[in-house]
Amino acid sequence: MVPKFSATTPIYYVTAKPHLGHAYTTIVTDAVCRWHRLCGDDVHLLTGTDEHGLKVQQYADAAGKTPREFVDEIAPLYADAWRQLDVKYDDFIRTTEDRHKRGVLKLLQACYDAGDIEVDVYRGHYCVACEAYYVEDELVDGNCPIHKTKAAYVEEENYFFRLSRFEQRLLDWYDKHPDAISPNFRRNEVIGFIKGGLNDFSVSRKTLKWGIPLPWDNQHVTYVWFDALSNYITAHGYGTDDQQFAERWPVDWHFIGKDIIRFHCVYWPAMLMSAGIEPPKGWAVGGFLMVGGEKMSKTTGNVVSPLELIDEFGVDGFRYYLLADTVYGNDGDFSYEGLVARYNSDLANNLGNLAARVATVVEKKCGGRGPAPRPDSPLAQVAADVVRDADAAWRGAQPSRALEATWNLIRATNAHLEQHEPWKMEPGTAVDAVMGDALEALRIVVILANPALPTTSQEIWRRIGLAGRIDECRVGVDTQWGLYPGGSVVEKGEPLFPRKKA
Ligand code: ME8
Repeated sequence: MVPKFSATTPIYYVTAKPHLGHAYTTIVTDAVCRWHRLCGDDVHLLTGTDEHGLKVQQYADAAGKTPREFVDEIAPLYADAWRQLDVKYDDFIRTTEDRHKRGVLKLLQACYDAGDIEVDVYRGHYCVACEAYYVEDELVDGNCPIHKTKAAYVEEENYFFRLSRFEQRLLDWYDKHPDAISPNFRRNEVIGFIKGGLNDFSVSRKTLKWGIPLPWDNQHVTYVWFDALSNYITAHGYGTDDQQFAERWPVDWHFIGKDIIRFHCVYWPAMLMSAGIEPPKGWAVGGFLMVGGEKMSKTTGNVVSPLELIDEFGVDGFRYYLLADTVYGNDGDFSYEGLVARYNSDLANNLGNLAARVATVVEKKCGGRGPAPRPDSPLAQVAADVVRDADAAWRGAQPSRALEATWNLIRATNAHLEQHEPWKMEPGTAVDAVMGDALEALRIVVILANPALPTTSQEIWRRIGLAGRIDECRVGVDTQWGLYPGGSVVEKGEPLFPRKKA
């Protein structure tokens, strides 16, 4: 049986156009999925948009539009951005779709029937930007701790999800699934939070119109987070296609930012447990990309548009920077200077230079045809180690480490060329041996780099005379040393990563 691999991104609020922070999480998810496809897995990547709630309603009001008109305008910008950034998603769910609503109603009813949803009065604070409730001592000078804006006092009848009943069940589940949250320090944070005692949370609002009415009380609409989290199962057929749901759930990874960890790692598994559904297999939690020391967000105004950067650095240059520059899980610092520096060092100097050098020497010293590699090349062991390390890193949702390993093979190959200086040799077997090994290493490099650089890796593949598509290669089979066929025509071409001025 073909192994299955499935991952999700958060579904993004349609109140802001896609920015670098959204692009970051989505590209990491895409690259990890691309690696699994290269391994031959049956892969599914789900993304989408979060379209209900007070925040969206307020933005629509401010724009003088109905919520429906407003969301219909913004949602396609996300799908377009992901297409432009070469994100290969399998499904894009919008929470305003009928299939989603049907699943949400089913989940609500299941939790209600289990006795875990009850009516009560909510008295406390609400931050619309987070769409989250805060108790008094979580506020900082009366403001939301994340947005630093006033959190409104709210007192209204709500239905509550009895989260407090799930403390022990959640702790037991995490005990049995010690690797479910990556990185590990985030797991400790979640466990600590649960042990600190869980409060019930509202699952409905009475004063809001823009949402899904509760199936048993249409005076209330569903709280936007209950609605949004459900997307991960409604997209997989919950409430509409039982067979599909049985085949696709639970997913392997929810990729999320650290800002939404409580919703995902505490509320969500409890909601699922209440309804008798298995929690997801794992959560890969990313840090924030900061700009000038601040989290990028519409509220702080330091928003960087991904689509402007791809004009300058190419889609692959931009993807590579995001994947390689920040260890997934830690915070990263975005800066234009950092982007130029990494582009120049890793892409223009290392990979670009290797591809150009190889083509030039093959043209001058090997009659334009690439020689075959030696089975006992010293680079063969380096390549085997790199394939192993890259595989482990991609599977562990660590793109920067996977690319670091891959670039070790590039560096070793450049060093191999510098050591032998084939450009100073006369044509013959010695040059052929050096260049065959370099071509073979480059062939393996571009397979390994393909999840980050889908277009340029394919172009290098073509230029070194190889047929077919990298995304049809298989890790473990095509990454074996010695498969570069001697005699292929090697083409130089224009520089793939022209150097940028610092
Ligand atoms: O929270 N750095 O949507 P959202 C890194 N709709 N990642 C960032 C980032 C930054 N500066 N800014 C945003 C929501 N992100 C809800 C989610 S899911 C059922 C509902 C990424 O549009 C990060 O992954 O505010 C974060 O978790 C997500 O965007 C939040 O996007």
